[in-house]
Amino acid sequence: MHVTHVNRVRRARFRPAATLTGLTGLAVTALLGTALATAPSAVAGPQKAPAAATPACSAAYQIEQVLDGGTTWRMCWHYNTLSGLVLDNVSYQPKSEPKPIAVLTSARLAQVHVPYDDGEAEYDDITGTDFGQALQNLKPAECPGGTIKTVKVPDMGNVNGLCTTTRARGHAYRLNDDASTGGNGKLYSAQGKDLLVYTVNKASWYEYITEWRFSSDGTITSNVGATGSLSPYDYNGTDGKGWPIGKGATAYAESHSHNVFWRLNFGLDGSAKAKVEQYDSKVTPPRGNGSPTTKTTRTPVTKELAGDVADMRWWRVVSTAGKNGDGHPRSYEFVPGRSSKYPGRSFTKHDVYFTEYKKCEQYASDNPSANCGGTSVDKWVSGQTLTHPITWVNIGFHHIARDEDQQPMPVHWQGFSIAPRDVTAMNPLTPADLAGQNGVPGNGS
Ligand SMILES: [Cu+2]
Repeated sequence: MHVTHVNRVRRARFRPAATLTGLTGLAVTALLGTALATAPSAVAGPQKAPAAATPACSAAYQIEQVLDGGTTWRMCWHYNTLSGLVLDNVSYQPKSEPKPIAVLTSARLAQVHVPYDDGEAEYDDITGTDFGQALQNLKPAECPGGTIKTVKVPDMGNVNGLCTTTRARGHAYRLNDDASTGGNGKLYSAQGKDLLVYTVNKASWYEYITEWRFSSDGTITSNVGATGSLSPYDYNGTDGKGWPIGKGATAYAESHSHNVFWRLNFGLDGSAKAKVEQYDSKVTPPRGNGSPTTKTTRTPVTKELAGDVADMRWWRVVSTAGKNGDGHPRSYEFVPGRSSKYPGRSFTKHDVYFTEYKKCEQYASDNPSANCGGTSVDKWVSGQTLTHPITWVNIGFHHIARDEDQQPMPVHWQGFSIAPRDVTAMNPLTPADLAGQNGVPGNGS
């Protein structure tokens, strides 16, 4: 049972169209090679990270899962009436690490913005519907092989709404270590597993699956899956902004976008202080009979930034508190999924935002706190120096309905990953007899 859904209120919103991009004025500095050449320091072996140790939550709010290769993920969770599932104090401990490595202090959805193509409706599904209140009970079959936790939803009572389980993801690696690699003829092959943590929330006719995946190789992925039903009140898209989904040309589902935002508060190696870097690579076509060359530049993102995905561009958040066993600072790299960026609002115009932490800045749009210098994330990119960066990820999907969308609507996923970069000195799943090949792979001798 869930609450009766209030029909979505059609409302006009007025927002100034100004937008800022923090990249302006940033100096593009070091070459990639130069940057990395400074890495080895006096630190021998893994730096002693502040103890991530005991999670700051009671047993009912702890999630701990050992995966293939001995990787352990640990976290706490809690429930927020607006954005639903929140993960706290997420740490990663591959088998080779003596202690858990703190990764995220908190992670959750920060908005699902749904503008209709005809301009007549625009929703903030997280802050403007009963998304958080309408957490769904899950049947055991919806959480195969896992555990369904009870969630106390304010004003709603207990909901069997949080599934934690594991799922195979196929090959973690494969190496036929034969003569071609100077090897011993052995086949090294492993199948990987992910820890999955998910909830389902209703927002009017839609149901959103909020899914987090924690892989044995250190990768974290979040996806939002939209399913449920198309809104029957929107079968009026005969203005050229819809798609016929019934017999002939009568019922036209109005096209719309789902712009999903996440808020990530990193706590790499137990510290809120982190650096952000942007990398861009530029390919120069061949001259004469030569080959193309590629030059990669690193741009320290020292001030708040509204960033745009581009070919051969990526960002990473770098630890200031810990290095791996090779003396390289630990970091996590963004791997955005496919996105149809929606340019209709100032806050949807950019793919990623890095803002300096401020308590009142909680939702990417329609932020409820009044004294926050604007109600959307783009307004918070105001030139402040980043010491404790908050990362906002925007992944959009333009939904032009199709006959197959009824009924129920097949799940459509949109999301991103963060992948470890230099968190461990080698592949965290390296088998013992290849552990001697760090920087010195077999050479056939
Ligand atoms: Cu849709």
